[in-house]
Amino acid sequence: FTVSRVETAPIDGQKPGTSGLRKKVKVFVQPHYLQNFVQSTFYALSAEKVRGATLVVSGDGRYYSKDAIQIILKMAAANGVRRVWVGQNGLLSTPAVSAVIRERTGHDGARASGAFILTASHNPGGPHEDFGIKYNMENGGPAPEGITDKIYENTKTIKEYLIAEDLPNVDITTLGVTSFTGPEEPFDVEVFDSAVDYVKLMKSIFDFQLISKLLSCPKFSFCYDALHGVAGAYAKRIFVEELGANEGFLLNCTPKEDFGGGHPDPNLTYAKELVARMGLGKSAPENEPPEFGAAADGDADRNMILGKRFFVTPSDSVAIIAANAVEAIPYFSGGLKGVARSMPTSAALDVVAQHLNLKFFEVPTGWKFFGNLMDAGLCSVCGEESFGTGSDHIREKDGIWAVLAWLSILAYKNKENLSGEKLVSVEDIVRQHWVTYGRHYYTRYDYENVDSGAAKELMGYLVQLQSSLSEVNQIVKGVCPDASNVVHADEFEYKDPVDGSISKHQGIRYLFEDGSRLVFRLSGTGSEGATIRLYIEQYEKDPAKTGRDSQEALLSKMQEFTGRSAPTVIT
Ligand code: VG1
Ligand code: CO
Repeated sequence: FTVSRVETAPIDGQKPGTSGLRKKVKVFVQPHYLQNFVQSTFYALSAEKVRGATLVVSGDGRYYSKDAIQIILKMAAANGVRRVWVGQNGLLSTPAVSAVIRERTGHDGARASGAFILTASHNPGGPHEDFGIKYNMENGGPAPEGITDKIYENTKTIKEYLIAEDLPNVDITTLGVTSFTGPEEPFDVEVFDSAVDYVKLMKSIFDFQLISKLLSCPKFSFCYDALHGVAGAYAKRIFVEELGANEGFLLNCTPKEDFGGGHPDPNLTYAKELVARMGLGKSAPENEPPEFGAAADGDADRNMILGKRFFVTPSDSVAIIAANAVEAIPYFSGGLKGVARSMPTSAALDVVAQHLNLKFFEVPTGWKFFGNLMDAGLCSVCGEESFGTGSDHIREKDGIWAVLAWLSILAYKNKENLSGEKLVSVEDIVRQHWVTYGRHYYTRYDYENVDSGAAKELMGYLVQLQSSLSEVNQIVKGVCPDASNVVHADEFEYKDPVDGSISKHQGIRYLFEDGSRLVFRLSGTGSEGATIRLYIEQYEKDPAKTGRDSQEALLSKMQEFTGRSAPTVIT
């Protein structure tokens, strides 16, 4: 192949958000759009991470991935990358990419130093929907802000990019290595099995024998909904082939470019089929619901955990996994190094950390902040309220891992009980947890596609309001006279305890005297307009009490600024 230098000009709006650059497909297909971003990424990396390096390129298989992969291969070759590993058919879940960077050694001894992950995660896919790209580093985690800021700066000054236009398209459907000769170094593309490395890692973490005993127990039933995302490829390999689950347990497990036209977002709103089967829908299900249900998002880093007619909030899920990890999961048998959650996630995990005397960290939204803690050996288990749970086995949240963690806890609690009358259920485990640790009531309201200007004004107003707690309390009492007092308000700022870097403007918090919390944040993953997220939390040691009206007050301000009286999604 030969290397061409193509003249280009900066394109607005290429700032990576919470998790990469996400835009409508029609934006990505504009001339030079993807190319500018990829070249800006190469320029943001140190030279040895590009020249002679091994990179991974793959994603959740959404529409435009196949074209994007061929473009990135041509640009990688032109930029002196030595080899690129591509998951078969361009498929790799986000957690599998992280595992591949950390665990895989190529046939020639090569190790990957980074990856382009092609996904817009839980956003819909298809010609009229979203595409996305993000870069992960040699630790397997998302590029830190230092790098994403550089990428963005580069997109604002870019003048040319390098591409091997005459490099033939590579067949990514067939396993094997294709080698090319270039003006300097050769360039190899290796298409490899998307699941092998990930499956191997899971088997080293969990007791597969114990889990398969549970799965083969006639009283146990399970339903896994991949929402037509990439998780389906892994679910078949792990739940069916490795653990012997019935294939009928799998729902929507064939990856599709448009996710079957749905939102590949595992929550009570979008995972409708699963929710109905589990007995949580509006009408009673046809059959007795399974004991256990779970779903994943498009790129399989998110998870939703359900019991029979029972929803486990993600904030509870991570707390329960942390509380049971040492007994139920072999990987953690030596103890937990520490635990961490994102700021808007409920404090259920904090209570577990206190009880078990574990190191605890509160970080801004987005998985990249957990990575430093894990690299420094400070954190074993972490999670976010947004259906993200994971551990230091990789540097991304991990949807299938979370399901295996729950299956492990269920298998452990039922170890002596598989032939008993009734299994210990998901609901039993959660209720027992509340009895021990108290309960954090929690809701998230999302106001999607709000006018960006109005959203900024609302956030500005809330920042300014912080300086006067008496004004805040006046508003609160005006709507809800019995509400507890707001005793603290701030804009969350994080100083990374490992590298000392500071992240500002990470959400506005109102802390009430009774431990309740209201948090406002602007989403960083949308592709159009603005999304305001409102996180509402109330702690109750006494499970009989549910009073939660103190939030209503600030909700009224939402309507005043955005004209929205109700959120678009409630989780
Ligand atoms: C959302 C979630 C956040 C998560 C991020 C990426 O971000 O709130 O917790 O880390 O998505 O998840 P935001 O900025 O829109 O609130 V994924 O599965 O979309 O990579
Ligand atoms: Co995702």
